[in-house]
Amino acid sequence: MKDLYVSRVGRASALIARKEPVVYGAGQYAQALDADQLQDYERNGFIVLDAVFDADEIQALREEVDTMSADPDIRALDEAIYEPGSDTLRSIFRIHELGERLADLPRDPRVLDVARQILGSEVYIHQSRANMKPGFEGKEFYWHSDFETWHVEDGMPGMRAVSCSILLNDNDACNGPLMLIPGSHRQFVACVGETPEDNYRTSLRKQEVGVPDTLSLSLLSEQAGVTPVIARAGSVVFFDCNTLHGSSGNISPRARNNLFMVYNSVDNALLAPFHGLAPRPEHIAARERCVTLSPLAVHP
Ligand code: 6CS
Ligand code: FE
Repeated sequence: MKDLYVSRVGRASALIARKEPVVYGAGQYAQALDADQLQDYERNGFIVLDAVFDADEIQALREEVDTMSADPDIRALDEAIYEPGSDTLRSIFRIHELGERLADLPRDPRVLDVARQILGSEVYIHQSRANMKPGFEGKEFYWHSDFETWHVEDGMPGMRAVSCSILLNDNDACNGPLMLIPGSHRQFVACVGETPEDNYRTSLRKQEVGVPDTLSLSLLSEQAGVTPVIARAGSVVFFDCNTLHGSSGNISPRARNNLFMVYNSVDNALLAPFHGLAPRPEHIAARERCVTLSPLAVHP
């Protein structure tokens, strides 16, 4: 397959215009977002939906994540990622399969139907994780496009995946909220530098390869600046796989736990990673377990 988005091949950085639509099939595949919301998403590359999950549901999700974070068996897995140089938990991957009470979450129609509508197809989970960002110790996630990594390191063919982030705490100006660059999803930032072998062993702790250069970041944020997601627990952010985002460290006393599920179109299943890299493990990029998700009859 021709590589439409060549990156990390040693040459200088470049901006490559996006080839794919943002919203597939004009948003007719499923009914979830209304026309204004779809337009917002199309223009910005993300949308924030307030109060999708109620306080009891969020409490239950937070308890499940807390239980998992304290479970020594889970903490010993490769799915558990720690902050650089510390035993502070940074992320737990494959959380929808590890957490008993999270098994149905990907099929909750309040989120699944938004993904099916945007991607214009049936979908499966490419990756899920909880980013813990604990108070005082949660470190930053530098600016990046998820798609740049998923394309180069996972062989994701095109831009037909969407991240769904469920806020388990209030995200405010102080506890390291997700920040997104509106409109950046329309340009692919080809990054410099070669990908080291088993890059994920360091990139999930602190990403240093496949990060955009500062000139590209400045250019892409000139138009519409940077939007921090300041929203209450229970809100949900959907952002396109190629929307540039990042978040600062959390030195506030309050955690910023966010749960992420990445929906990929069944028509965008992973190929072999580009440039001959070895495939990343299944818990980071699903290849074997790509179950097409059917919406639960009623949300749990
Ligand atoms: O490499 C990945 O798949 C992960 N890295 C980042 C910084 N965001 C997406 C994903 O969790
Ligand atoms: Fe990311």
